[in-house]
Amino acid sequence: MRIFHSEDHRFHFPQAELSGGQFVTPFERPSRVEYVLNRLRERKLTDIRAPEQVDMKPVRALLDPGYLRFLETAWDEWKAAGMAGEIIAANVPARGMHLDRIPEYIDGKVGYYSHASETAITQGTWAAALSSVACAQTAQRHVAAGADSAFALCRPPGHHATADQYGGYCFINNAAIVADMFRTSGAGRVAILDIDFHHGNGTQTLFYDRADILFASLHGAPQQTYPYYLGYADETGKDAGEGANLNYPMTAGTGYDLWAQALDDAIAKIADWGAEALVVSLGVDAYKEDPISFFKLESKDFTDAGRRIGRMKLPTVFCMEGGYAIEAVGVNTVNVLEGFKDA
Ligand code: OKP
Ligand code: ZN
Repeated sequence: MRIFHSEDHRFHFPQAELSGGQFVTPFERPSRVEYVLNRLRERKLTDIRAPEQVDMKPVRALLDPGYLRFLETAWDEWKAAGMAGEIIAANVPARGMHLDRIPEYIDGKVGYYSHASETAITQGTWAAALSSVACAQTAQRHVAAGADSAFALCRPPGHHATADQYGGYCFINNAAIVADMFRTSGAGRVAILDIDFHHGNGTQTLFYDRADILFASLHGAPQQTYPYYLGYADETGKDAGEGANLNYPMTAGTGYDLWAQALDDAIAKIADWGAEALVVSLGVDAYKEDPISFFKLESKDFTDAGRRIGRMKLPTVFCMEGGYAIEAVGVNTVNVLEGFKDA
């Protein structure tokens, strides 16, 4: 399996994340990628390449132009306003306030374009986010050209980002861009399977009313964990997209037995629906030792999950999402890929 990776993810290395009322070293940190690369090499998965240049056309086709401009210019505006620290949202348009008037001042724009305040924007965030998109896009082109699969080692991750909001460590939704590119490159129906521990609210929202892209997500129940305000089982899609959104929320302590049942159900429904290509939002934070999650998967379970996904025999792009038990992120991620190849 070919792997796409860019060193430019390192441009995004915020110093602080707001967690439990304190600023801590962000869970989503550059070293996560090193653990994945080391494990790939250990397992002789060495076809690791730099991505081609980012193609902004598919990005602009899917995302809000004002949001993209915001991401590109936010740091300069923040500095020009005399702010001393990293960009952290301190205000959001809450219930009863305007969602239709975008503030001019950067502090107001930051809240308008975000859905959570744990995620900092820094000087290099835009460059890193674009390099992450470039990995995803190059993987898509490789598979569209005939390869059976590819792994985009995306960082920063993407599945929480919508057309016009960042948060949950995500800025641009890599998996969504890949799915939409599969449509443009000829696939009639594309499925996105999100096995990250957190609900892929961004991906769901981007495709909620679309009949051509199905979204399925296995995740911690929104009553109990981030992103809290989306991810319930009764969110099934709307208008033409009705029936093309599948949520599998599961409660704290969920182990592989129940999780794999949800996976099998999602896989069967994706096959019945007639997907011609598959995008996997590959987070490995369902792992039992993950510091911010509450499922109980073991490392070997990731191999088995990969095998089940591989049995679908669909052209597949894996996009890296979360996983914060730093030392195990490499093993668990590569286990999925090896299980997939083994199927
Ligand atoms: C991103 B991805 C830590 C809470 C963290 C945000 C989680 C973002 C997860 N105190 N909340 O889906 O892995
Ligand atoms: Zn996650």
